[in-house]
Amino acid sequence: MAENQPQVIVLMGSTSDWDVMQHASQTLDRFGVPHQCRALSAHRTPAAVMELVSTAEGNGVEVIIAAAGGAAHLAGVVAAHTLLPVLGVPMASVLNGLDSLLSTVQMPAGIPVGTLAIGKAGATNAALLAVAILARKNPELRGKLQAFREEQTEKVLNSTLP
Ligand code: RP5
Repeated sequence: MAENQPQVIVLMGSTSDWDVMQHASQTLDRFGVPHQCRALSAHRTPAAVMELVSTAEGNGVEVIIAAAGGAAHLAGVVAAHTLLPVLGVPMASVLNGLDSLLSTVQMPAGIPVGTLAIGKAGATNAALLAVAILARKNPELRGKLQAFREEQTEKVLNSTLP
């Protein structure tokens, strides 16, 4: 594997999703996971989505994160074109993301999308779940994940109320 070959694709339906999805990218950066961020739409650029996703596995990608808002078909369309695990992140919308959540989570049996929470928590957790998947075969990454959890626990235990 080339040094910086992306192991994760962070795909989002629009550049307007970046404010939230940058948290997925930052989390992957924190663990040193090489990744590629792209804005492509299931509706506006369907051919480009298909091209990116159908070549991903052959290019060494192991997990795809797909975020979209509104009629959020992106993660489902991505999952239809790959055998890689697909993690869906619903974006907030005029309906507060409920439409995005349902569009992403309610996949028909046979084509799964592992759907995370709406917004920033989902973006962060999608990256952490991608790290956990990669860590199954990467002891160094597993160690970093364990250290992250321990650090998080310490932070909560040492926190004080105002
Ligand atoms: C979805 O439509 C995108 O994922 C975004 O959340 C939403 C709005 O997109 P823009 O109109 O801001 O490009 O496809």
